[in-house]
Amino acid sequence: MDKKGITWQEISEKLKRFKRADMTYKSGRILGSMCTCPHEIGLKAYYMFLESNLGDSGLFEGTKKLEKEVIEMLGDLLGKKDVCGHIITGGTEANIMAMRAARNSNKVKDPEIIVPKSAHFSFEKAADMLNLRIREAELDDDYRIDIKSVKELISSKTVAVVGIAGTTELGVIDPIEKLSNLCVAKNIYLHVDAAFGGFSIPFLKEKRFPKFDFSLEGVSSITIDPHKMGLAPIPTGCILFRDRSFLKSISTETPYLTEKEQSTIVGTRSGASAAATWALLKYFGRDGYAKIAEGCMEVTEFLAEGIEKSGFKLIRKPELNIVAFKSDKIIIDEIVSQLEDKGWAVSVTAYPKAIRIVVMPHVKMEHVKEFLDDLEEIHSKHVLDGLPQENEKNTYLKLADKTGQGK
Ligand code: 0PR
Repeated sequence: MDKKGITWQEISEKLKRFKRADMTYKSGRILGSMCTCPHEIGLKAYYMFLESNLGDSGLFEGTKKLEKEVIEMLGDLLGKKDVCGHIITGGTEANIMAMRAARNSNKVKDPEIIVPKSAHFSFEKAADMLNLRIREAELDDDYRIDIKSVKELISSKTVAVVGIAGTTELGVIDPIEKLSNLCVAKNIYLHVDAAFGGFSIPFLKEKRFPKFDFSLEGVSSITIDPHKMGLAPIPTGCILFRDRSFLKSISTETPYLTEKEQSTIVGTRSGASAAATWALLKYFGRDGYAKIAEGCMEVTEFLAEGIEKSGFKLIRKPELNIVAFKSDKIIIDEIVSQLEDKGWAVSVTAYPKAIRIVVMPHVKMEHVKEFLDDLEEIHSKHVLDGLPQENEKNTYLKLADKTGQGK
């Protein structure tokens, strides 16, 4: 740090240089992210509440009310208006809070959680922090959690079962109703990770989706992320609990603060995130979010069709706005590298190994058309080379292996 300060003009010049090295969502080139351009209404609300700290919410009664109303609105969206919860940093924190509530609500020796092989790595973090053993449930042929495998893994040590509504890699929705019935019968906590799908599944018109929310008796908590399909600025996540007792099970006394207890992991907590979410929920309403979700699905379907036409293979028909594909002819890393050379930032899934594109609202039809042209060019250039196909088994990253807590 220098002894003397500099002016804002000098600072902004320097900042711009850093900024130029960043990619932008607006360019349409970021194809592997679940975040997107934050909507301006959310940003306006965010700026208005920058100083408010929900970690000492007695000082910010207005922001506290905003958070309460957001929780009510999202609860209503997800099948139960009188839920409780908090606006937090994102899906990771939400999943950790849920696993902590599950563990604290059922004190057993050597607690275990059952998560599908498709679960986000945040459960790995949760397991490490909370001393939980992860039991990985198998997926069926359609990459959904296999109920039979869950049944086999349930034991007296099971404190939670996790289902995903919009998996990170493929956007698949697990059979939550079946998980719910099972968890009711066995009296086990069921957490639904709808970090990605929570802001689109309820809005998609065709009602083609099965139930996944609090309308199912067995669902104890849901993760839903406003900073993904909710278009809120980062960091904005949300955890919802069916019952106040779950929140109570993770509360700590905070004697000298304006509130006497706190259930969140972090102390000082952004009120701006709650204000932004409130503003966006009011601004868009159900119709506005439906339009966004449907718009993304339209682009997704166009992209998926184009990918097949260009000679690539879809891993499965997209259920939400994620497309994953591979080639019989070209090694995946080679395709990725060529796409990168052409300025596209895609991601690669672990299971099965594939190129993954998340069709967020910043990915427009014109970007997809350009992308498909590039993809076609890569295909025609390589089709005669007959490069060997990747061995899926080698690239299959096992969650439990990584934690060293496997079966
Ligand atoms: N649950 C699910 C189902 C998720 O997909 C994610 C994140 C989380 C929980 C964790 O959420 P936070 O990252 O908010 O804590 N999924 C994205 C992913 O891993 C996160 C992401 C977002 C990655 C933007 C890259 C990126 O550019 O793909």
